[in-house]
Amino acid sequence: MASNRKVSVDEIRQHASPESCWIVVDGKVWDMTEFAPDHPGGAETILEHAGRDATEPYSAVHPPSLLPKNLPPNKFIGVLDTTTVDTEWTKPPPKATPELTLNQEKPPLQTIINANDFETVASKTFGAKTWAFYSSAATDCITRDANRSTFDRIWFRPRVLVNVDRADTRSRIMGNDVSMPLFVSPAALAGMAHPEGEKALARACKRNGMIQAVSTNASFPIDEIADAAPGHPFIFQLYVDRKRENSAKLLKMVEGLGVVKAVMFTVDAPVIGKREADERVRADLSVSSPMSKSKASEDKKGGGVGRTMGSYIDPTSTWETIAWLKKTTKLPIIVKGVQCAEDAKLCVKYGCQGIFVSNHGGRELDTAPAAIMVLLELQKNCPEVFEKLEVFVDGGIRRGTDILKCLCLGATAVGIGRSFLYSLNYGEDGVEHLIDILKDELETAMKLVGITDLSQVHPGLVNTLDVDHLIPTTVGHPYARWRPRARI
Ligand code: PPY
Repeated sequence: MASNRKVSVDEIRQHASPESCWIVVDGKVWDMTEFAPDHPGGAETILEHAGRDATEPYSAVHPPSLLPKNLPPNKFIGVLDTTTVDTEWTKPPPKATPELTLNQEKPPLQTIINANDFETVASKTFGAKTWAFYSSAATDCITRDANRSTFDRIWFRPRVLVNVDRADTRSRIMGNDVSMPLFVSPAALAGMAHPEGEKALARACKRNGMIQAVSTNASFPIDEIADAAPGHPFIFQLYVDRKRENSAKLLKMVEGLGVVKAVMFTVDAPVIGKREADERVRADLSVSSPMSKSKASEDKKGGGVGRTMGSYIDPTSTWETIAWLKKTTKLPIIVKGVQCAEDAKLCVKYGCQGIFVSNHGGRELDTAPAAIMVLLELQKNCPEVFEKLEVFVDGGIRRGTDILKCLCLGATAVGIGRSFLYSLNYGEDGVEHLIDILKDELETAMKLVGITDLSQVHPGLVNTLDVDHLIPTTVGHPYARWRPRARI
């Protein structure tokens, strides 16, 4: 670290802008100007305290050792000269000027016109931990971002002069009628976004003929969630517990509810990915999930909710676990987290009823392929699986056009996770608003490619040439001279 230069409060106060932002934490003065724009919790959170003592708000969310770890040594300016502290310095920050403030006020719901708007509002108004947990993804977030951007490389081939006065989005998911081929992807801890969490999602889904997949890590037990939408169908997402008997008990309860129509067995998270934004924000120790019986905690790696709460997940699961699942429940099984053609074929071999192409929103293995690329890989290498079982996909879907592209490439239906959590920022009304937006976007996209119901989707409506050369083939090994490494 640089010097032990004593820095007066007057000097610190001169660095109270985005152009030069110093803060004091535990008596040490830091230059945050360059770091602030990259702060996972948003620049505003830091700028609010520019030119001031930020020890208290900082310590509420970060361990004390984090600043020296995150900043280069030359950002350490010196130590606070306590002899210069005056009464003004000890007062809480005045109401910050508008350009420095977090916009804590949510804009009216009617001004939100797409899924991205919900995300922007969530980034500004969710608590730091909630935002970090939901938005974070593994390491450099390459897969999270590719999930989205790869949709931009697939183009439509619209047909014109078709009577498109109406477009019908109705569909079926695992034998259940739905208003459109979109479901709420399982996501942990919706209670962090809204006190009614998954229950609010359930009510909005029931009212709109949509299916919700409930996570093992939900904020409420599934019987309470099901009670919020009596008689309505659900899907249950399962993480198999290291203690198998816990999962067996849970499955029995789930099956007994009579409204759960399938089990989504998640296989892409035998260990939890390294989600750095989540690790960096201090854990909220009040967070827990009743069905997995896990609680948030903190350790020397940080405050990662997924990592600390996910340690019950059994990393020893294999394809044989599917045989166990089939003995334990009569419910149809969807394998969630399939990421290549070989594994899709194994899902058929092991008698599953569904494949869920997913990389967990980029939260697990970073640089795993974008989900839509895996859908193309299945079409290229094992098109027969689309006839044998239902194929679902999630990852980066934000628009009606994204939904339609997946359907044209053979998906039965698609899932959206994060956007639904962001819409919960407005409670049930927000969720319904998002559903309306996506349905409207899907109808418009259908009409503009020249179809009026979803039986008419086909791959001829999309042009995938820009990515086709990137789709691997499972025939033959790409590296012919490969020799296996010796085992140690
Ligand atoms: C996720 O965050 O994507 C997970 O599914 C992991 C997880 C595990 C346990 C609690 C919360 C999240």
